[in-house]
Amino acid sequence: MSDHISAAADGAVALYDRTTALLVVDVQNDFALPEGGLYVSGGEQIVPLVSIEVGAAQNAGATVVYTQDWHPHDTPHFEKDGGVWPVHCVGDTWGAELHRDLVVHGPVVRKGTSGEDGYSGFSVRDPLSGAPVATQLQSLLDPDIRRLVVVGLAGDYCVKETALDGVRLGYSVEVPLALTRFVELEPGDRDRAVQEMRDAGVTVT
Ligand code: VGL
Ligand code: ZN
Repeated sequence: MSDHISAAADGAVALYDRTTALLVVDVQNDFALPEGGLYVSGGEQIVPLVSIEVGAAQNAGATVVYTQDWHPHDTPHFEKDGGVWPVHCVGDTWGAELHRDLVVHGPVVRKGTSGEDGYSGFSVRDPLSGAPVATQLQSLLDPDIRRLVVVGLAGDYCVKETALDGVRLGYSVEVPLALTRFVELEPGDRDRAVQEMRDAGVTVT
């Protein structure tokens, strides 16, 4: 290979170094498996690929952080309580567990634990006042980290909002489409989410 062309290691999709963090968003049973409460079509297909990515990130000395959607039994996030979603990722249930084939080497940030709404790994919203509250995600990222690679589920919700927050916080952000899948509640949501991320400055590859 010529000197000035770099390639991702070990079959990985993105490039990693010590100033990059890989954010693995919500690769949980309820999203990633057909029997899950909020199955994201094709979600299981990304699991082995994300695990390869984790290995490449680790080998390069990059930080890896995971998020987990983690809801109480009753929350205005759920349709039964006035929201839009079927019950999913209730804390301490099978559906909230990370997929068994996901390689986990790094801290896990849980969001929504007190019934907060919102999709970003960086912030949640108070369910009543709507006020944003930071999660501990940014505090887990060393100040040297400049670049985020955001992967996981789902591309039109938590991945997108995490990527957009990453840009707002000043990071260079990349979302490889091979490593996410979309809910597509409405047809066209995937394309709109990709466009929204690109318009905000996210590199969608
Ligand atoms: C998500 C819908 C509801 C996600 C979480 O992880 O993208 N989507 N809760
Ligand atoms: Zn949720």
